[in-house]
Amino acid sequence: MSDPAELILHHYSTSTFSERVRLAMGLKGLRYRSVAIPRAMPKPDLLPLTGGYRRTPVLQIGADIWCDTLLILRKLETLHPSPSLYPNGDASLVRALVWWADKSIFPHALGVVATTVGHSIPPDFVAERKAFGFPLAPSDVGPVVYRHLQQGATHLGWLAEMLGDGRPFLMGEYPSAFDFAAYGPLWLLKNQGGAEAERRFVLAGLEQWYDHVRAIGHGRPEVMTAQDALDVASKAEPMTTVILADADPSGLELGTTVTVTPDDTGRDPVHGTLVSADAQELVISTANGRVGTVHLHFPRAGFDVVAR
Ligand SMILES: N[C@@H](CCC(=O)N[C@@H](CS)C(=O)NCC(=O)O)C(=O)O
Repeated sequence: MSDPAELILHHYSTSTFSERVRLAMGLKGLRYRSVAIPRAMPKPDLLPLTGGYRRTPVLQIGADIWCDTLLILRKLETLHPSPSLYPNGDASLVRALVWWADKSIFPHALGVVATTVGHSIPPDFVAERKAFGFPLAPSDVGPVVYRHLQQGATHLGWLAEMLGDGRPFLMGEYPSAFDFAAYGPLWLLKNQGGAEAERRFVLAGLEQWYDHVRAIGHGRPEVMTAQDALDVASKAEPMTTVILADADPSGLELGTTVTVTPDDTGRDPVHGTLVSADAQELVISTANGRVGTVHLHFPRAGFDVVAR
């Protein structure tokens, strides 16, 4: 019998963004259910839960789903504040640095991995990811690999400089969400790009820090089937939302039917009724025959929300 309040993480082992959440689980020592999802479409047992949002990972609690790591980590922090993902009260600083890592480190690491091992990736997966927004074909990435090497080295150099005073983690004594965001691309590079990628994208000055982050581990995952996760959602009622504001910065009113779409990759629109919104997060309600009514939580940063 599953506990309706338990954390259910939908992810796959090679997902860079999932690794961030697994490390957050590790830092907080959390027990959670682990549902393995396909790494590419179709995702027939995930999309009924997410209203069509396809990206990885998502976090489920009962009939509520948190999309995007920005919000997943924020939710974990609210539920389990200690140890903090945002130490020393620096939550906004950490989030801004996470944003920088996602926009300015991850794409360069991905580009280097693609030029190194892209030729051995199955063509259907390459085509899938190209449509998603991640070019992996050497023919697409090769012409701009100089940019990934040049600019990637600059950003890695900034990380190494931050650690130059001997601090164990990027923000100082304690690990933070920023460490996990910066670690992910390098984890991708090491695990999927191999020695050649590491030779090209040099991690000088980052090795010790990398080992500190890796040692945090993944917490206590317990396998759950996708069907069991769907059953949890269908038996639960969505939470009464705790966002108090009813103010959308653009003037959208609660009760409006809206479309929510990521503004960068995997731009599949999700439709629902706006049930709660503030400047950081919005919640939409949607329903289907497999799960009943679910509430989908999206961060504001990185998503377009328009009335249908
Ligand atoms: N901004 C998103 C990015 C998520 C993302 O791009 N995840 C990749 C996997 S690491 C993805 O969704 N790939 C396509 C897929 O899994 O279908 C987040 O922070 O969660």
